[in-house]
Amino acid sequence: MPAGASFTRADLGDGPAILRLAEGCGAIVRFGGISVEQPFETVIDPNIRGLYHAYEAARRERARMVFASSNHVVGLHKRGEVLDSGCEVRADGHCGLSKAYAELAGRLCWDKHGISSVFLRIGSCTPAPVDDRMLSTWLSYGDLSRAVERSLLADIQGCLVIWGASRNTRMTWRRGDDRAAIGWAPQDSADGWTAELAGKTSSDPGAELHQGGGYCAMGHSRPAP
Ligand code: 15L
Repeated sequence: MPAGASFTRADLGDGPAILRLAEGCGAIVRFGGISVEQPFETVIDPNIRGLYHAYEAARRERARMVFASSNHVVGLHKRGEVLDSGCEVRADGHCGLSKAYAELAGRLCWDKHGISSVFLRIGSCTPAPVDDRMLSTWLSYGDLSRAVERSLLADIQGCLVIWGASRNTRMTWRRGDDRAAIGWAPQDSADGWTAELAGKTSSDPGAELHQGGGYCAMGHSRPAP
């Protein structure tokens, strides 16, 4: 742990423990929970019940929420579409749905209690991109940590949405978010991997058609149009 930091292990489903941990906090950075596609029963406790506990803590402490939302909130939009941050939610699975729930809960918390949130709709945050899709969706660790830092420090009010991708030339699917309000712009880029990864796709048409990639192809029972 860095100097001045401490670590406490807790169950996100344990409301009193989460409320206790948040005591005196001015902000909550919520990266806990299930971040990959899993069955509903696996997602519900950490991502729905746990989210409720986090927002309840934010409400009590009057703390800002910085939330690890996901590109999977809009994963079932086709890759040819260009989305604004206020676009229709089209989650591509249980994980994406839980993130959409979190964004709605944040909105309710602002409307009813004046608690601000920043929703970082994270793309593919890995050490390096590994396939063709990630030439669009990749978000470097550096760009993510700078986005979190700006979300904490910026003088903002309300609910803000940020598309979490680095400066990738291939990310043409999204525009218009609240990055200017937090003073963040990505600095890194997946472009250096283009020669190596362009054309490295899966054999699943449903995955390749949609922005959310592989999750869109999981558990569906409708042929890709
Ligand atoms: C996510 O939300 C996951 O956490 C990560 O494992 C990747 O699947 C990523 O999205 C992605 O869309 O590439």
